[in-house]
Amino acid sequence: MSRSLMIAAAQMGPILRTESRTAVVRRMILLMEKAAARGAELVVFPELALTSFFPRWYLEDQDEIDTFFESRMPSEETLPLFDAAARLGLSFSFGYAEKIRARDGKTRRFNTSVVVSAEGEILLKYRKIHLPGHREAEDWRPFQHLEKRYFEVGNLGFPVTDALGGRIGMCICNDRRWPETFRILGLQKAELVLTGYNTPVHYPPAPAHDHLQDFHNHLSMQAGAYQNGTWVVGVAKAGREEGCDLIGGSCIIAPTGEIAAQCVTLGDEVIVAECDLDRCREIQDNIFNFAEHRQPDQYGLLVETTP
Ligand code: CDV
Repeated sequence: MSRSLMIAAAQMGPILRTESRTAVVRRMILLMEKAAARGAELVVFPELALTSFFPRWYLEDQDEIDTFFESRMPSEETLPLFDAAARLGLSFSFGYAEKIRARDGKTRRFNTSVVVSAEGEILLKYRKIHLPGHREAEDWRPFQHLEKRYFEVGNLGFPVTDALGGRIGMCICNDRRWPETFRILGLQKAELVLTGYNTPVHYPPAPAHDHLQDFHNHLSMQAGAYQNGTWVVGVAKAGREEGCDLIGGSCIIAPTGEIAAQCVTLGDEVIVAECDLDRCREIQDNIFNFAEHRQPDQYGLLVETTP
């Protein structure tokens, strides 16, 4: 059986705060159809794909905040995505703001991504662990980044699942900058890591690095791919969204760290690459054969980080 998977990265352009879920889902279905026409078997959408990136606003009214969250998946508004995937015979992955009622009766909110099969089964769920930004309004910023206010740290670890002929894991946006994200997935022999992102060009705490945003994006994902011998699919919400410029550069990266396909716009755009999952062996069995060459017992890792 072939272990080649045709994967599409479905980059999305800006989503207005007033844009309805129905309108966004329509855009996503159009992208799915374009991907299917190019032979895609898996379509990957960005982080928080269903709405504008709302952590850029300081909101106090919980009812208003909850308008950005999904308490069911699929919901009436997102069901057409699942129907389109069934009609087109493809799997898909996307990010959304998830609100749940936990077993203890408490309401909890996460920045979540799922992989869904063509049959509508949720094959894998991940909740973002590295939440960037701050909790309270910081008026000196031109826009806020309040993920720490609106979401809890993910409580599912970095799970992988055997699906679509390979071993799949996920991370979300800021997670991709942390080597341990990819290494934890790599230690589980992930062959495909999906990640969506909303990355502003302007980083208010260190604006001198603004010109490096695209570089750091690719640097992190290409290093993660190579050092763990896995395919990586990184998908942006891009362009000027509600006055905030978001980087694009969505791409599909081979286990060698090479970019196999890359978006060239800042709008809705589909790229496709044939990903041979057996190519992970080129790296995982050789230069990064963990069982043969990794020496965790020699690292002296019991060094405390200073606060
Ligand atoms: N959505 C994000 O996680 N964005 C961060 C920005 C704030 C640095 C990122 O790592 O791209």
